[in-house]
Amino acid sequence: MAVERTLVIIKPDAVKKNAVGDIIRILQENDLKLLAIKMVHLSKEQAKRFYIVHKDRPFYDELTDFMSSGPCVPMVFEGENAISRVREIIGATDPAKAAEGTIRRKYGTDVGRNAVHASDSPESAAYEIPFFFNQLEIHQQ
Ligand code: DGI
Repeated sequence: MAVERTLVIIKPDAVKKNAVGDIIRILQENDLKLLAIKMVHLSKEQAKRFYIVHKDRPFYDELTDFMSSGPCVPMVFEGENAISRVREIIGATDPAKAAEGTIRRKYGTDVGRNAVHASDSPESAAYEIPFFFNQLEIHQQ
């Protein structure tokens, strides 16, 4: 088992639903340590850069419009197998298909507005964490 870091974003829809506190609670209760957190309102260009891997997908424009529609809350969490464990805790991309008890099932609206993002691999975490945080903003716990 490896200790990993992963980037989680509470998306604009979940911020508007006042779900920030509950989502942090769920992750912390699953033995994940919060190392970094901020609230940011991405520009369309920043959202496009963050989701550059999806640039050829049909939903790229809709996704980046949504992610730049209001403030979001990026965070870094650390724990054993954090990347795959957080993906399980958030649930499937489509909230209607997400398992009972997952964050997307609880707070997601549809496949576009699905409440949270989480890194899906060590490679994506290595791109996504420094996208939002510099070394001084990530705290050892
Ligand atoms: O890693 P995930 O966030 O679970 O899913 P992904 O990497 O396949 O897609 C990234 C995000 O893009 C997803 O969280 C929401 C959005 N997305 C994915 N499929 C669709 C979509 N948005 C729209 N509007 N329509 C889609 O079919």
